[in-house]
Amino acid sequence: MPDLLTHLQHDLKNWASNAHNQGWLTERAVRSIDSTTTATPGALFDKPNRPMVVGFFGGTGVGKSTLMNRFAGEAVAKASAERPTSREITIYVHDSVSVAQLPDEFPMQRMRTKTHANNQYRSVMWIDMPDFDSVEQSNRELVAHWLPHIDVVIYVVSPDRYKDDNGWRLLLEHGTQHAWLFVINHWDRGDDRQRDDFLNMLQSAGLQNPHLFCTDCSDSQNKPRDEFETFRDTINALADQQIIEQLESRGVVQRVKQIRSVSDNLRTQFGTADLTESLNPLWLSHWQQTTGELTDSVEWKVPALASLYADQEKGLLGHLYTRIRGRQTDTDVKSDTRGGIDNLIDDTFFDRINESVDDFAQQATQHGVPIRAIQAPLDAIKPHLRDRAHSTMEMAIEQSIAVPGTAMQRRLHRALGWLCWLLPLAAVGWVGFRIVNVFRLGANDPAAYLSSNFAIHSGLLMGLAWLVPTILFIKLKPSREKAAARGIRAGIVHLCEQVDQQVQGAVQQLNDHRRKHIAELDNIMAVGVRVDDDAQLPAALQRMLIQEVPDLPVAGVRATTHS
Ligand SMILES: Nc1nc2c(ncn2[C@@H]2O[C@H](COP(=O)(O)OP(=O)(O)OP(=O)(O)O)[C@@H](O)[C@H]2O)c(=O)[nH]1
Ligand SMILES: [Mg+2]
Repeated sequence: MPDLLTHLQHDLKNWASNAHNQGWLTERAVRSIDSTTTATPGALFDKPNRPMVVGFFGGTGVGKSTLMNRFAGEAVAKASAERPTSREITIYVHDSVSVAQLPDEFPMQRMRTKTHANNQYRSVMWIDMPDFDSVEQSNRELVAHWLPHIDVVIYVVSPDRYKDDNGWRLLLEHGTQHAWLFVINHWDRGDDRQRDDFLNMLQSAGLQNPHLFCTDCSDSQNKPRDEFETFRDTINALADQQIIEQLESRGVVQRVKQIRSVSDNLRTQFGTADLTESLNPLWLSHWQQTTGELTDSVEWKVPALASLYADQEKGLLGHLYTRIRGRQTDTDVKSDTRGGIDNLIDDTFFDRINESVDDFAQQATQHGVPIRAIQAPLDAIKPHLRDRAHSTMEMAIEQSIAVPGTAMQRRLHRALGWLCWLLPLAAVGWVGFRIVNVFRLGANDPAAYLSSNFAIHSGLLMGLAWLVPTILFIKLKPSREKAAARGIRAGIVHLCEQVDQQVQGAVQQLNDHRRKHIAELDNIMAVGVRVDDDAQLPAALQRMLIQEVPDLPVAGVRATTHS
């Protein structure tokens, strides 16, 4: 069983550090796992049949060591008026019991073991601890190390110090982890009001009918109000093998519950809703705005770049002209357009995109996504946004130039192209027909004659048949510059779509990670621990258990004396 707790804690820690590396958990959240306890009393022993571990716990001078000595019937632990007296753990155990190797953090030099042969206490291992509220830090640490190894904590107070803040806080913190017995020692100085008051306090902490003993360990011979005998009988009655096993398994269940409550807390860091559902609409409205801004920001550069593309097509005369002027070659024009694209989608353009992506990451934190978790996948896409931007723009422009104008314009232009040679050909055909006809008629009729008028009109007809469609063909040609401008705008839209896709991909990846972490956590926490209902336990034991500690303000209890 203790192995189960160690593995559980170990798996949970590995899982948490992985989630931390991916930005889901803070360092502090990962450290919260360390606050869970895996130690159990059973871990102290080699054999399954072990004694019940009973520990005296309380402030300095309340009489813990004196009580233990009284049980032992000899001075096992050092008890005196010096404060604090005990600086070490004193174990009083039957010599038939073998205590296993103690955990490394246990300072052996601060542990004294006294064995005995008293069969009355064969099934009890007594532990006297230093005071928990000691001025000495090491005393407090020693108590903290040992506490998880104790089945039954005997919470000792004195009539003047039962409202101690520190002890009460510990009781509330560890309440469900142990079984509790309560002793008001120094009862030679106590009165029943204090007993009732203390009982009320215990009830408010979740103990309905606690075992509370008032003991008088003074040197006085006459102790009519001393309940030590009943106290001893109760402990001996509890030290039964079956109860010890019940206590052990309950202890494990409580520790699993504690680990589970920490893991539940860690789980809340991953949110409850599907991230794609909450983040995608957020991103889309955010990006729509940025797309508008980006398009507006480059609009003024579009005509200049479009005219560079228009320059690429100058026709024969244009080329001749530029050659003669020795100005531009085709390669010059190409490098001009390349530079033009770079100028259009420059550093400022991409900085604006990155800034918008970062803004979105910030907004996502309002949906419960840790900033580190979302920032990492978004940062990863940033370099790729720039990678293919240039070729995307070029392709969009080339595509637009390839189909300039509207479909109607293109059809008309193509028809004019046909007319450019069909009409002159028809004119030539008609003129040719007239010439051949006159020539044929000339064989019989010498008067058949084509005047110079015919020559002039034929020339004019053929000229016009060529000129008119040709001029219209040139004039109605769809503008390459306009097509380039349209392509540039389409390219910007493509770039924005690429960013959109990449960010949505990152959100999807984030959501997949989230689901994976949650599934792994559920898998780790699906440990099968049989939970015995505390109501099934013997009545005497039930009286010692706290099911759930109510949310009590510790500050309400003062570390002062009761008046
Ligand atoms: N009058 C009276 N004195 C007691 C009683 N119990 C213990 N004492 C005395 O109180 C003093 C402190 O007792 P300890 O047993 O050393 O107290 P402790 O709780 O072990 O103290 P630390 O080891 O410092 O944590 C000793 O001098 C005891 O003799 C009691 O019931 N009545
Ligand atoms: Mg002591």
